[in-house]
Amino acid sequence: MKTAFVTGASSGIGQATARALAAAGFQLIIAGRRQERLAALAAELAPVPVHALAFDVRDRAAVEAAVGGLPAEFARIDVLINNAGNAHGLAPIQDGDVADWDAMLDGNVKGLLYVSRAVLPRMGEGGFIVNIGSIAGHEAYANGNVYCASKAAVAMLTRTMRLDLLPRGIRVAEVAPGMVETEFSEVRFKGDEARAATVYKGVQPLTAADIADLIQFMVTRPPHVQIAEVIIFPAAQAAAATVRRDA
Ligand code: NDP
Ligand code: 8X3
Repeated sequence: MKTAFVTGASSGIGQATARALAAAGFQLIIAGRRQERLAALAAELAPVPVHALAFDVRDRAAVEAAVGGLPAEFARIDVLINNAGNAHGLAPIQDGDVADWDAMLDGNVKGLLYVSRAVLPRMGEGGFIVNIGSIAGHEAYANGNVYCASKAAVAMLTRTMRLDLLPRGIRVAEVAPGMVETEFSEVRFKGDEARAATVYKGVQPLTAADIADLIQFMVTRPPHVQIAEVIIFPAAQAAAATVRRDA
């Protein structure tokens, strides 16, 4: 049985991806900070073998300890989905909250690096890494500043990782979604549900399951196929800040 490691599996895109990969025949390593969510997901996916790891991707020692301590039956990793991440705040650069900047750069960029560095010794020829970027990494939008920069880093890291890992036969891809309704906006607006709801007002956003379908398709292609970059929008979105809304 092949093993897929999904970070940020306690919610949204990561949780849906864990479900989709379990349905595709993978056993799973699922990670996040909210341990009870991971336990519930593992119970839901039974009898698929699932190993849950609770750690903060910003904590390098915790990442190394968690991955280093994987039991033998989960020690080889075929697929890594670097999904953990969030936006924190939406403010002009001159008013930005420095703690939010740290959370985004440390989580979205350094966290992805720490997890990849820890997992790569466990991945062989034919492996596949999917980094979850964003349309925000391909286009600037007002007040997106540090989130956009963190996702632009994910886009460029994906391309450079693909070059570096070519000799090892490891494929690397970026999935860059537009608007997906998850806990993303609630986190961005620090629990302000009314403000989060305005993001999706009058529009049918993508669901986490839509992104999971795409990821499942990508990682189940034959070994000679490497889908390298995909931007995925809801039909009502044409660019980061260009969305058709019902009146
Ligand atoms: P959610 O808020 O629903 O999920 C985020 C996940 O990331 C959670 O499982 C959370 O787990 C985990 N996570 C966040 N920070 C950390 C951390 N420091 N350490 C460990 N785990 C962490 O949002 P989405 O599912 O939408 O987001 C998933 C990815 O998709 C993110 O990288 C996001 O930037 C990206 N994305 C989202 C889009 C959207 O519109 N929703 C569009 C484009 C990209 P826990 O809190 O338990 O630690
Ligand atoms: C999430 C999509 O447009 O809010 O990455 O940045 S956006």
